[in-house]
Amino acid sequence: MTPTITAFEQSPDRGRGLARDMRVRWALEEAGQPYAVRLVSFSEMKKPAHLALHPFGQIPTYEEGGLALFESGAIVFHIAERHPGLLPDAANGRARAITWMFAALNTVEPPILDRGIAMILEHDKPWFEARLPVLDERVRVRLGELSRRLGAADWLDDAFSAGDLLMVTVLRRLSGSTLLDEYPNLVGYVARGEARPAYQRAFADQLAVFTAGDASRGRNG
Ligand code: GTB
Repeated sequence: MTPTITAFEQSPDRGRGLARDMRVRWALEEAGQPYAVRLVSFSEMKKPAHLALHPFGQIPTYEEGGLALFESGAIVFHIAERHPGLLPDAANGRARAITWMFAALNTVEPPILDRGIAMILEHDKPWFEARLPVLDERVRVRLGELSRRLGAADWLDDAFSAGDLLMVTVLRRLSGSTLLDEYPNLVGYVARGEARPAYQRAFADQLAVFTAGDASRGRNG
């Protein structure tokens, strides 16, 4: 059965692939799994039909037969468990790859998210100038630790896994700042992820949504 995911009808990232449907699209492409996309507006996300799928009224969601999932990490894990290519077969390697999935979402993403939210919602507050260096430093701490662990390796634990997929999407959220540039091996790591054919297909598909929306907005307005 072809799964259906949800994505922004009009993503605020303007097609830069920073919204969290990108990681689900990428996982599905790595798995060679065809999928359908239902686009939702901000107001639709808060209506009962979508809230029945996602208690917090967000994207992405994932529907497959009688199964409905939310949370991008859980969705990527579901895909990775059911298709080859995203988790190693050997039990210990699999456990380590899953550990990196959690590390990406629970340890590396929060400071990056805090900084991103402050940049959008707090930049006009009187204390923003004093707070930004604190937020930057928290991000630097995590990037430094991650950079040391990655070293000269291509991926976090041997072969590419769902842990790398999530970590690359998390690090991409720093695009627009120069923080990542301070860690050349992480820049290379993100570039390796972005160079994967599955990533490129996923990126092109989400960009096409933005481009089509932009064209129709241009026609209508
Ligand atoms: N923990 C959840 C998950 O991983 O699935 C978080 C889901 C989430 O935050 N979804 C966001 C959403 O639906 C979209 S991705 N927001 C609408 C709402 O909460 O009402 C977050 C996002 C939004 C915009 C950008 N951007 O513009 O760059 C990047 C990421």
